[in-house]
Amino acid sequence: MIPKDHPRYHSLKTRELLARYAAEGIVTLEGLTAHGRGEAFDYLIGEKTMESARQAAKVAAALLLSAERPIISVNGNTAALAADQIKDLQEASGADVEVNLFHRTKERMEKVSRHLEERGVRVLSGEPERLLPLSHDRGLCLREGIWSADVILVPLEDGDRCQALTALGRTVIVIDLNPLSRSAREATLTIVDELTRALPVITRYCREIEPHQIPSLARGFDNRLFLGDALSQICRRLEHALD
Ligand code: PTJ
Repeated sequence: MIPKDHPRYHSLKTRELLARYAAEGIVTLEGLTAHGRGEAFDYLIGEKTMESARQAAKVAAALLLSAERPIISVNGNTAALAADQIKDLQEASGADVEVNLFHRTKERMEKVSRHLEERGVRVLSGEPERLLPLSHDRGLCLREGIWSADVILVPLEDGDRCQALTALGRTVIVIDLNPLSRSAREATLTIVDELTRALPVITRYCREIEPHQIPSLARGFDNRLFLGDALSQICRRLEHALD
C-alpha cells in the first residue's frame, strides 16, 4: 500500500502498475528497465512538459492531421501506461493503431492487442510480414498498416526501427524522455516528454488547431532546435541543482 502523501506517490503508483502488467505478460522485464531510464531523464527535465515539448506536440498534431495514412505504433509499455490516451488520440487524429513489439511472441501480441481493444482502441489485425530491413522482430509489420503509413507515431521507440523508417522516407514522430537516444536523434520530430503527459497534449492540439494552420506547422520546424532546447534545460537544471 503506497500512502497518498508519499512525495513520490505518482512515480511509485506507476511502477506498481507496470510491475502488475509485467506479471500479466503485457510489459517485459526489459520494459521495466526502459521505464527506469525514462524516469531518470524525467528527473532531469523537471517532471513537467517543457515549452519546446509542447510546441513539438503541436507540430505532431499537424503532421498526424495532414497525413494520408497516419498510424500509431504501440509496444508493451505504451499499452500498459497509456491505453486510454491512445484511444483518445486515435479518435482525435483518425490514426490507425498497430501493435509492434521488440520482444515479440504470438501470446504477447494477443495480450497487448486485447488490452487495447478492451479500452476502446481499434487495433489493426492481419498477417504480419518482414517488410522493414531489420534483423529483429520489429521488422515484422502489416502491409496495410505501418508499411503503408506516411506518418508514424512511435512512443518509446528503439533507434533501429526509427532509422529504418526514416530511411524509407516515412515521417517518424517519437516520444522519448531521453533527448540523446538514437530514436530521439533519428526521428523526424521528437517530443522530449513523458508519454502520459505528451499524448493528451497532442490530442488536444488535434482538436484545437485550425485547418489553415496545419501546412505551416507541419513544414516549418527544426527538430534539432527541440532537442537542443531539451538538452539546455537539463544543463540549466544541473547547474542550479544545489542552489
Ligand atoms: O514491449 P516491447 O517488447 O516492444 O519492448 C518495449 C521496450 C521499451 C522494452 C523497447 O522498446 C526498448 O528496449 O526500448 P529502449 O530502446 O529502452 O527505449 C525506450 C526509451 O523510452 C528510452 O530512451 C527511455 O528513456 C524512454 N522512456 C521510457 N519510459 C518513458 C520513456 N519516454 C517517455 N515516456 C516514458 N514513460
